Amino acid sequence: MGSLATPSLGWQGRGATLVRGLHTAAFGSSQALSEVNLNTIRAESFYDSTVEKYAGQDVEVLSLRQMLSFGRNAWDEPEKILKSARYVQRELPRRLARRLMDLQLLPYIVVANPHIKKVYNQYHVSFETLRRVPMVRTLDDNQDFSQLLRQHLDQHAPMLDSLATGLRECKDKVLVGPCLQMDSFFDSMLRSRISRRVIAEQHLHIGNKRPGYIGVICTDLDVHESISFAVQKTKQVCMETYGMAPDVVVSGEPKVSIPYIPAHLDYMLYELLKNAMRAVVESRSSAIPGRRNGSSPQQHYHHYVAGAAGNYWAPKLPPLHVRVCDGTAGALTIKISDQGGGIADDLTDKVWSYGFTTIGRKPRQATSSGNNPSANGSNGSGGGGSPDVVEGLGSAGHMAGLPGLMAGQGSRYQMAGLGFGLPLSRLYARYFGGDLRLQSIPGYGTDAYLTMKHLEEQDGQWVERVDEPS
Ligand code: ADP
Ligand code: K
Ligand code: MG
Repeated sequence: MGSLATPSLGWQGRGATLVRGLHTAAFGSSQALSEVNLNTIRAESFYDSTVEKYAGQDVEVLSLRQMLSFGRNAWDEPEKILKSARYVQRELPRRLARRLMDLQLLPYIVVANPHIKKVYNQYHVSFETLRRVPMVRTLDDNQDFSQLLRQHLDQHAPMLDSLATGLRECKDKVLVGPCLQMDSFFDSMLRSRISRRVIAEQHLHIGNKRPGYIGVICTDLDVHESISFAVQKTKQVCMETYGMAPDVVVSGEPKVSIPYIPAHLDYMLYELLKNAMRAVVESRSSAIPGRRNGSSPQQHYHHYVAGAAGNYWAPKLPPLHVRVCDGTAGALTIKISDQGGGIADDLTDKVWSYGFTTIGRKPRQATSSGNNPSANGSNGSGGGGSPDVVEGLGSAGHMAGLPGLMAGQGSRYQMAGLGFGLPLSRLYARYFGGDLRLQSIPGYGTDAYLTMKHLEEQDGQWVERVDEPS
């Protein structure tokens, strides 16, 4: 790694050979990278004024609207592709430098954690690599740059797991808990991660001519299709975990589409539906077949099943209600309502904390007494698993051909336990100007409101939809 940290290698020229050389130096062997570079944190980089210099530079934030307007017909305009490359080239080192500074400010005991060290060093490697890439001037340059970018995305895919695992380990250390503003730290690390991935992926796809897409943004994302995909997925996972799943009734405007990144919507829907289904099933967990808690089933919650395998009282799971409201003021709201008992008053703020979960609060009896013991094993693996579920949901048709977005996916489908679902979904929603709110009635159920900006195209420009006065 010393080679990268030494600016005297003379990478002043440009062109394919040079970039390839650089690429090899940095990423030629991921094994070598992890063994050689990531084992020891390079303390000298803490005093690296280059990091400071880059971190101090303004970043140029792009809205969904700007990305749509800029990316329009880019496949036909090489200048746009090159401009996009230079934007990414300019932005990534600045954003990485800011995160490096954040990591440097963590207490020593945290930075010294092997998982956090790995993240730090990986960020530093990427920072040093990307900032040295000669300015992209030709489409050939861009090809090399894109290849490098892809590798950089892949290298970073598992970083979230490391970050979450590392911080979870540190949280247990007596001195760290109180002085670490975990939530704001995670917010800025993860927001930055989302934005780096979005701008990198957008650039990697901006030159593809793909009907209905501008880069990775689907210009007409069918909201109902996304919902039914997420419902199907969640039901399957819920069945695997508990042996039962509530039905989902979808209503509201039937034909709604918005410009959005499908993987982002998939992730948010999946997380919200998992939460809702878990609440419904667990609030009635005493009724899980096979579980005996001595009490006789209440008529209100149960119905008698005379099945081949015997007769038993099964819970009537009240269905989830998903409503699509293409409201006014250019916003689309998806409301997910459950009758899962709601959230206790003293937890309404805590549920938004990264890593907060109620899954460990009671022994996972509901799970283990459910019909699928395998669900236990998958729980709690990989602290940051949730975010990569964004990618993990990638079996949807619209995800095809987005290898970058799907990078790092694991098949760790699980109902809950990482405590990232709510805060990370809200971060995704807010990233493009939307929001996520919860309204809970303790003892009854919860409504989740996911809002997204509804943009539309007018004369080649993307604008916020303005509703006709009625
Ligand atoms: P996880 O699902 O991994 O626990 P989340 O961030 O998704 O993490 O949710 C945090 C906690 O919020 C859950 O453990 C649960 O206690 C509570 N919660 C979230 N959604 C609901 C809901 N619809 N009904 C009841 N409790 C909920
Ligand atoms: K949480
Ligand atoms: Mg969850």
